[in-house]
Amino acid sequence: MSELKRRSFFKLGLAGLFLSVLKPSKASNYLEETFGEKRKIVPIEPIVISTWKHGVDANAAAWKVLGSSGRALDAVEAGVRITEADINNRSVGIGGRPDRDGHLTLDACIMDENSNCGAVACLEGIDHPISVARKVMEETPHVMLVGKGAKAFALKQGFLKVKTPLKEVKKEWKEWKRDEKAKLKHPEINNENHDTIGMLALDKEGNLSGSCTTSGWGYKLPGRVGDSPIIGAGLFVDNEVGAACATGLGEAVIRIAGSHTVVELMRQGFTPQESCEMAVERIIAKHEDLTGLQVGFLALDKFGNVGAHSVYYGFNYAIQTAKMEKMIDASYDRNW
Ligand code: SD4
Repeated sequence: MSELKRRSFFKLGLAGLFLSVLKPSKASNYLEETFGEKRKIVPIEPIVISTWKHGVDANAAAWKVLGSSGRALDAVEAGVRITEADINNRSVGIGGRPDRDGHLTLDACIMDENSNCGAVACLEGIDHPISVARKVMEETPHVMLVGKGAKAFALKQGFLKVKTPLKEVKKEWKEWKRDEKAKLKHPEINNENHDTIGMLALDKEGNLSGSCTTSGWGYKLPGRVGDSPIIGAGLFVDNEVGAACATGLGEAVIRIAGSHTVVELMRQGFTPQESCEMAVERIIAKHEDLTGLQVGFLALDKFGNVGAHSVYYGFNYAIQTAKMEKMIDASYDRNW
């Protein structure tokens, strides 16, 4: 049995012993945690976490909502809108890199405590795809709109048109295009274009929500959609258990329904950290060639416990609570 398999087997045994049941207690801002016979009441402390360094500013915006007793759903939308509007960010929102044909297409999704969810994919020329995703969730009977349909819907909802890609981004793309060899290569994904923002929040009422938004794989094939707008892949929230989001190579995340997998592992009793590690192990086990295959998962359980793990070192995330505001290196800092 390989090292990887041995670890997973051991952990599954533990989960069976300590299967946990999480349910809101009668007092609205307390949770009752049941581990077999033991019960404890834990106060709910609002918390927001999000992927990568841009998460610091995004969390600050989310905290304005959470810190004033607002709803997690509003927090995760407000938070990632900051990143979407950042014209210096090359992998989220209007500053993002285009596809091979020079079109910037954006993907996003959002999910609330009642398992309501909305998503847009391949949305072009509209800022704030996360807010369009929320409108899909709230104003239509559907979960996901793509391409021209998503754009028409956004315009009808009053979203403004924006001209993309930005001038300087277009210039870079043109240079890339000129390189005949690059054109023949698989589109590039590396640490520079691995900067999707996924955000998870727990509010004062003990409710969880999440959001995820990206311009996807830089110079991707036209029409390519990654994990980020796909509920269960780039993001998943189950208010009974926890929430998870992903960043990195979307194809690998989709293959294991990554965020859903992390949440289901938490349901089985694994900690957020163990759940992220096991999902990463599953990705590793399913790919013979891991060259350039970076994936990171972030997880938050119903009690505000956090976990994160990635295939390679280098994945980090931002955390904000009433008591702290911090960047965490997922590779090293486990005990903040
Ligand atoms: C994608 N997962 O489109 C996104 C890219 C990403 O950090 O996460 N970058 O595959």
